Amino acid sequence: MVITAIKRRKLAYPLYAITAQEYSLGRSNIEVARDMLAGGVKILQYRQKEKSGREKYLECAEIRKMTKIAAATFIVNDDVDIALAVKADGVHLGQNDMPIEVARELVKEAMIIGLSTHSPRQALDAITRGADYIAIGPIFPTQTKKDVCPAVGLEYLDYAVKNVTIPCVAIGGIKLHNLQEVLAHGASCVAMVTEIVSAPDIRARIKKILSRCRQST
Ligand code: TZP
Ligand code: MG
Repeated sequence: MVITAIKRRKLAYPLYAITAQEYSLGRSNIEVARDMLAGGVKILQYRQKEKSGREKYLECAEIRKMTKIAAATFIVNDDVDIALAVKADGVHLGQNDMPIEVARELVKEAMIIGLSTHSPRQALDAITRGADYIAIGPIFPTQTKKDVCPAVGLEYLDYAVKNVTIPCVAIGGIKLHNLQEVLAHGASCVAMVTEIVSAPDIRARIKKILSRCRQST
């Protein structure tokens, strides 16, 4: 399957920001999303593990409105039904989530499907099975994700930069202090959770991250 130009455009940004209320210094996902967008984020993923389906739906519906106004791409983690209900731009799945072919049947062609991958074998499998982008990681150790596999290091990123032709997003333990290293290895998009949501001033943090990304191109 070929990724459309529209999907590529929706993923053509250097920063992919992800919510996580438990690390947001008491701020709600809505407040954090507002700050992310005000700081210039153009790809926003709603990721929230411990909330009811209703709470997640209501937050996603609100963030969908905000991302539309900001012309930002909105991706929902895990929940295909919520992604469909709020007309998100995409859904992000892990290796243990619903099979990508089943998700594709549900969301049809226009919606972006992203898949977490941890090895070259998983990358090739994701592409064959119709993923629109893949996450590459965790690059560095991270405590943010509970059931996370060991860090894969920069080697897998090197492989992806060289061999993968669909958009790739580097993720896991990426912070301002190691961002330069990830960019130097060729990452065109980096995803961050705690480096953004745990920042006292989210807008300022995003501006700093984006300016580092721009310096490296
Ligand atoms: N997938 C792989 S690592 C990770 C996810 C969702 C968590 C990344 O969080 P952080 O805080 O940017 O290390
Ligand atoms: Mg998942």
